[in-house]
Amino acid sequence: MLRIWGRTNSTNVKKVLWCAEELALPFERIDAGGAYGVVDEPAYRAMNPNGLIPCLQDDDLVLWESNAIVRYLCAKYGRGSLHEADPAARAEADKWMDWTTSSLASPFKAVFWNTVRLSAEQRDDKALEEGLAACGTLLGRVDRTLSEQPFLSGTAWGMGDIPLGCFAYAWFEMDIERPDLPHLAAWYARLQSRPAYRQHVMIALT
Ligand SMILES: N[C@@H](CCC(=O)N[C@@H](CS)C(=O)NCC(=O)O)C(=O)O
Repeated sequence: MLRIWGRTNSTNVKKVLWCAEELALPFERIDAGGAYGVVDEPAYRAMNPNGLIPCLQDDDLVLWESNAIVRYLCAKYGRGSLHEADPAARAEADKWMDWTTSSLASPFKAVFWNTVRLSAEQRDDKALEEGLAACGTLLGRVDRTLSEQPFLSGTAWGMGDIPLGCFAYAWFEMDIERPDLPHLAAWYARLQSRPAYRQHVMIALT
C-alpha cells in the first residue's frame, strides 16, 4: 500500500491525497510537518533530505516534491484515466503544474501566511498587499485561459488542475479582497463537484 507523509492541511500534501483518491488508490497517511514534527527526524530526513512534506513511499520508491509525486501516481496508476498518452496534451497539464509552483506559490505564500498562519502582531501588511497584487495579476492569466476551456488540463479535468485546485480553495476561503475573475470562480465551482476534492482539499485551513 502507498504511504504518504504529511499533515492534511498542507496545500502540497492535498495535491497528493486528492490525486490518490481520484485514482481510487488505497493509502496510509502519516502525520508529519507543522506541529507533528517528524520531518527533522533522521529516518524522515533519510527519505526526504529537505525536511518537507509530502513524501511518498511506493514499494522501493521514495519520492518527494508534490508535483513529481502527482505525475508519478498518474503515470503509474492512471493510464487510461489521469495519464495523458499524448505528449502535447500532457505538456499542457505539466505547464500549469509547474507554473503554479514556479510563479504563483511565492506570492500566494505571502498572502496565506499574512492572512492565515501568522498572528495579527506578526503580519506584514506590505507583503500582504504585494502578494495580493501579484496573485491578482497571475490569476488573471488563469481566468483568461479558463474563458476558452473548462479546465486547465483542457476539455476535461486532469492532472494539470490538481496543484492550482489546491491553492484555489485557500484563495476563495481566505478573508481577502479578490479581483472579480468569473472564469476562475466557475472552474472552482466545477472542482467542488468532485467528491475527492471536497474530501481532501476543502478542509479547514488551520
Ligand atoms: N516544492 C515542495 C514544497 C514542499 C513544502 O514547502 N511543504 C511545506 C508544507 S505545504 C512544508 O513541508 N512545510 C514544513 C512543515 O509543514 O513542517 C513540494 O511541492 O513538495
